[in-house]
Amino acid sequence: MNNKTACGRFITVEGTEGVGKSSNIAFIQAALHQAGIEVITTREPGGTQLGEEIRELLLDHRYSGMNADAELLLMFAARAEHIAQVILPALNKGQWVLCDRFTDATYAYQGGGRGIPFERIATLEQWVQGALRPDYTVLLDLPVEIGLARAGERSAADRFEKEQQIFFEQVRNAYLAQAQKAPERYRIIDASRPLAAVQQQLGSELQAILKEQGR
Ligand code: Z5A
Repeated sequence: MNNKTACGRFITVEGTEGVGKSSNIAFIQAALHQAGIEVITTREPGGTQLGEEIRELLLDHRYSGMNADAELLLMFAARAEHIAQVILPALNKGQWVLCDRFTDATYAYQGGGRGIPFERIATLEQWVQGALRPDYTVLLDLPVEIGLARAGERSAADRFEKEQQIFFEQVRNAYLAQAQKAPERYRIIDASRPLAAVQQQLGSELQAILKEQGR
């Protein structure tokens, strides 16, 4: 079910480590602006003062042995605040919301990566989000080893980035399985190519989305 009650549109961007979300979110934001759409960009976990503080806890190495259910509940605590304070108010004003990760990341990381049953995540999704679901999800996909090599060239690794390759393989597989279940919502982009090629495909997908939305 999509976000049918609000007037804005809700786009999320997903992927495993080092897929290039940051680079491509800036590109999507610019393309939407160019189409005359008012868009806000936000992220999860985070997006509010409380959410950003929860993010710090989630990424902090001091909690390297964090219980998987505690991790899951913190993700949804941050999300509840984010939806109430940022996402729904913007959608209700007719703005589009572009979000760096959302609940598909929970299915992928806490479900695929940590092994939490999907039904438990679905229960929290329904409770916290009600009918709110992304209208479109851009999945930047690439082989895990390429993403890890790209990410390794950046800043020091956080608590998630310290995970082994097998964890990220499970995350990637969970993303791809989610995408197969909802092909009308997902746009899968091959993120292993040079940035210019990635953005060419992304640009075509955005044109199709804008057309679908009558823009
Ligand atoms: N998490 C979770 O477990 N459950 C949840 O429900 C949610 C999140 C919502 C923080 O998220 C962690 O939270 C995340 C999952 C978990 N942990 N992990 N992993 P995050 O989104 O902040 O974390 P991140 O995945 O590490 O995002 P990032 O650091 O912003 O990475 P990115 O945006 O995907 O990558 P980038 O910085 O744009 O690109 C990486 C490098 O590659 C950079 O040097 C680029 O210049 C380069 N790059 C980008 N594209 C290309 C191409 N096409 N070719 C060559 N080089 C490229």
